Amino acid sequence: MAVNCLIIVDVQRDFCPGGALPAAGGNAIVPVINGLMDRFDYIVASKDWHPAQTVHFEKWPVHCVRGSEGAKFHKQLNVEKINEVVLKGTGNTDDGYSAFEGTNVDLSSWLRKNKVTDVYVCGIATEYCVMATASDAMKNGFRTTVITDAIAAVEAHPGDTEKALNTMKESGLHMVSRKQI
Ligand code: VGL
Ligand code: ZN
Repeated sequence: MAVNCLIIVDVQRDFCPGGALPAAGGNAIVPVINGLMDRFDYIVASKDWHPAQTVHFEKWPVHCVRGSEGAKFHKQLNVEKINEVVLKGTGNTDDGYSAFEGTNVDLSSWLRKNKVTDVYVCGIATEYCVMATASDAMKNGFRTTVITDAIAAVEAHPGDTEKALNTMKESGLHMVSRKQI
């Protein structure tokens, strides 16, 4: 029997309009994600959770420093239904783009322990942490689907999002809109 898990990637204040590294569509996906939660057996949410000083901030504006306002979940995200929170990017020398690089929880083991077979990925940012998480989910043997209208991009360079969507499709990930679930 299929056991499914929704992985909500980095729906944090710094990645939404007004934050340090915003995705333009960050606010709009929150009600979509809230509306999907009841369909899943498990819900995991990742948090970008950086130390104040990290090599990661040589590439990016300072964002999601652990314990800061910007690192909190989006105000409207329904956090009560989250079964596990995965913290990533917690070191001084790693980017921690994928939720499978969590430092407090080994996500792959957690999913296996709960007999999860199917993983659905949503959240921010399409071309970084969403793509890295979906790719790792597939590599770890989970049937993996990206929910295309529940993701938002930072689009640091024009064209990045389209490229990422093509890369994900070509890699064998399932790409569906919420109505197709
Ligand atoms: C992310 C850039 C830097 C993400 C995190 O959540 O996609 N992007 N840190
Ligand atoms: Zn980061």
